[in-house]
Amino acid sequence: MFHRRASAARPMLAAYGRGYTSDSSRTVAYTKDKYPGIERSTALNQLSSEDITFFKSILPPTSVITDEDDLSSYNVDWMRKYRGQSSVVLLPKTTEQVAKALAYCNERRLGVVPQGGNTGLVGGGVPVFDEVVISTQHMNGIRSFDAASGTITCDAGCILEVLDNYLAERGYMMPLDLGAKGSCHIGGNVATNAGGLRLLRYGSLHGTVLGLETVLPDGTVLDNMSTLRKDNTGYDLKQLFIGSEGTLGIITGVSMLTPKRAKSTNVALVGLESFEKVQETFHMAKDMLSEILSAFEFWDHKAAGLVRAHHGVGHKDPLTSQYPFYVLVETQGSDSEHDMAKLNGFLEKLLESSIVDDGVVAQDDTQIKSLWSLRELIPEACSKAGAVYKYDVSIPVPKLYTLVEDMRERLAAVGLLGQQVEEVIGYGHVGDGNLHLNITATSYDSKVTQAIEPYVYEWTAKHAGSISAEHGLGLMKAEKIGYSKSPSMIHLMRQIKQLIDPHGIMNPYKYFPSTHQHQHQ
Ligand code: FAD
Ligand code: 2HG
Ligand code: ZN
Repeated sequence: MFHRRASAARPMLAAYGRGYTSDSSRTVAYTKDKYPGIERSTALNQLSSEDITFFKSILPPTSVITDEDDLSSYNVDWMRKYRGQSSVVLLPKTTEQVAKALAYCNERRLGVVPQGGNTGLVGGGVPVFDEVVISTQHMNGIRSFDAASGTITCDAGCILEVLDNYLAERGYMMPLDLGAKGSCHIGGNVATNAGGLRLLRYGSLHGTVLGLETVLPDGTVLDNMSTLRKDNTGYDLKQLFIGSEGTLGIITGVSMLTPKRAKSTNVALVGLESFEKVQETFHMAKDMLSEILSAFEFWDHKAAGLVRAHHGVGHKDPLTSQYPFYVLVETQGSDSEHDMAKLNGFLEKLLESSIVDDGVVAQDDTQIKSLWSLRELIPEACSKAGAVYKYDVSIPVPKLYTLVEDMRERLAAVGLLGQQVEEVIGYGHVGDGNLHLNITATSYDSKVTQAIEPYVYEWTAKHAGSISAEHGLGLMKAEKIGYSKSPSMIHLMRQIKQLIDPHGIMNPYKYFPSTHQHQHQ
């Protein structure tokens, strides 16, 4: 039965701080040691003391970090899986400073890693060797907001949640939302073409980004901070940088179209017996909630169990019993009575059709946040194991959960499940056909990796999926792009990279396959 939530503990949304994970004491091995086949590019020079002197001449002293302790959070990623050896981090404040720094690195052939909030999940935002990290942390100004059109222009280092709070005061909202919103930068979001929790309603950044200001490796500032919705004059160059993961230049400014903030938001959580029922619920949601449907997220009982275990009593299952699957449905609209009536009609139909047995509807904002936290805390809960292998795939919805089941079977068959492998977890954005397969293990180990890969990529390719739905390629999948893109497409991508970054200084070792294969854990 459906019930109103009687009590709801305030959600404990974790502060995804710089480099923060649940266990920051865990030592992280250097990426170069984990990837024994990876070699430092001989085309790139080592940093010298003259380079530091130059950086100090164009940036305030506090914007050139060289202290070893201060460097560590820029060298290690959010998962504590990748660790680089950069000995300098630059924190420019202006586009001009970025341009000067990049032009210098290009001239000197110094590798550069652009970094935003360092919440990326594929090892793309941290160095591999001694690349110079250029962080957008100090580039956090809102440049303009037009209340008539909802267009915002801002520096690339603005934190997503800060932008959303700014817009909330003006009746608007950011069109994207993700669990890392408290740390990730809008520039990082654009660079990864982040999807998030409401893509199904508000679309991808390829549609909502109106303009970008980007600094090319040679220091050229590509000023395309358009606020126009329609602009068919020439190639739409900004699209190249959306999802380019720092391989073509540094995004310094973003112009976006933002939607009106919904006057009414409703959230329901339902428990289901099978993934078939998750799909039936999705079809019914599209049918009955259509224009007000704003999110449709699912997770399995393993994910729910981890959140319960790691986040304590405040995250007890709000349903009367536990289920194999959970679905969170959110509606956003302009008329709360109308929206609630629609949601109730949908939930009643689910009950009548015996698709779900149990569910709750949030009664206020606190309960909405509490229900959302059950979903948003899954990545962090998974990260509390010794190691987590994360795969982010697009697959046709009917096959979405089959990958999780097949992987469980495979890891059990080779004797790893219940031993080095703790759990195989499935969750994600059903509305976008995007599965997050997380495999928790006691440690990163080549035996585990070899049991998972390349099987996971072959499986995805066989089912006409994409090996990177929303997190990008980074270092993790640089060698794997061929599972989802044809040789001719990869060739053209390489030509574009060569044209814009002829010396290969931008985010080296990432995104593209190296000329020789390397195995990683
Ligand atoms: P970083 O991690 O700093 O960098 C990511 C990549 O972008 C790197 O390759 C980096 O070099 C490049 N980059 C960063 N800034 C710039 C710039 N200004 N110019 C050029 N290149 C740049 N992703 C999703 O798509 N959907 C989700 O729902 C989602 N949820 C998440 C939840 C959690 C808890 C976490 C930890 C991560 C999640 N992510 C999600 C992954 C991550 O991609 C996003 O958090 C975000 O888009 C990364 O932004 P960032 O500023 O942290 O970028
Ligand atoms: C999410 O949807 C993120 O929560 C993170 O994309 C997924 O950690 C993951 O695998
Ligand atoms: Zn996601």
